[in-house]
Amino acid sequence: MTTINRNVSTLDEFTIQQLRDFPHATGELSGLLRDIGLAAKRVNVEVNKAGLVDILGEAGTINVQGEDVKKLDVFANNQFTGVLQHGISCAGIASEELDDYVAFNDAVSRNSKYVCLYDPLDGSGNIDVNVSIGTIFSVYRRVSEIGTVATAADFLQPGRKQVAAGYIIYGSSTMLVYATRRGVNGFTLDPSIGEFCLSHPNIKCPEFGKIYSVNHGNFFQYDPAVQKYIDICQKKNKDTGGPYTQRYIGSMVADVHRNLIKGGIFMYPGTIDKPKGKLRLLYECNPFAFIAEVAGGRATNGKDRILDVEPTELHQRSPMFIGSRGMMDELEECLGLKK
Ligand code: AHM
Ligand code: MG
Repeated sequence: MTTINRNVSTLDEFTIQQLRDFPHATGELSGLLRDIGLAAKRVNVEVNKAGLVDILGEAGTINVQGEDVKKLDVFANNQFTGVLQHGISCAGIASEELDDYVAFNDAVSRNSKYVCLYDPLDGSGNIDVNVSIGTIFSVYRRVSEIGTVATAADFLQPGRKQVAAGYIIYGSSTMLVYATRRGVNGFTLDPSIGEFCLSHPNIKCPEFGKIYSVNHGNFFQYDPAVQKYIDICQKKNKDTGGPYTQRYIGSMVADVHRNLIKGGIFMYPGTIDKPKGKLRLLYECNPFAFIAEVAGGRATNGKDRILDVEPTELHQRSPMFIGSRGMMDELEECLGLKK
């Protein structure tokens, strides 16, 4: 018989326990996190089978069971949208996969206080080669009146207004990490009981690390100040412990997760061709910036704190520099942000 370690909280137990300290809390946020956990488990099952597409049928074709094989990112988007629409906490969603936001127009949703934004499957180009991929999400309290349908203003809030943010990493094990203002906590999926269990309580990002993560292929496209910082990362320096180690998976969830735990800096700067870089402010930069700051790290777009940027469109892009506080100081000195 399997014995269950009762010292380990499940995601549900943990979020409900945290709400006990807030007697006026309605439980909607823990409901929303439970819904996200459910969608994550469903996506996890499909991600784990991804290598079988050749046996079961290519995406976009009919598999041997005669079912339509959906692309995994479309599948993930449908799962997250479906559980949130069905749940009782979410008035609407915006997704990297969809052109526009979706305001849920049923009585329960109109009375819900949160909206959720997500990148359902980030790094999906890595699926074919069995590299870790992830989901990134962001939760805001709506600014429109409860009882009405959600509006664009609910989704276009600056990142500092986030109530919670998190990510799921489908890796060697599957983890869900989320932050509220009270802290960042990580849960590992125990496949034997199908539950996310608290494995990384109160995550803090080390003040310094030895890892820098950037796409070196774009080096000559970066601003000279960014090139200067990359140079510094590669130089011997007895004060900082340099040269740093370069690690770049090309799957932001995995890269930032590692740096958050071990200490490090992740950069996706603008380039000559794409001055705003590649990453999306609302689905990728804001949630990670929120998580990093709660964990003691920092995030900037190279000029301003990411969380202070006022968004103007759902899919706007932003350069991104995020990581350990001490390393961000070094970077900001190169960028001329520090006097
Ligand atoms: P995606 O949202 O289309 O998956 O792209 C985002 C991903 C990030 O996970 C990753 O950091 C970045 O693209 C890698 O881009 P590049 O290959 O240009 O370095
Ligand atoms: Mg993405």
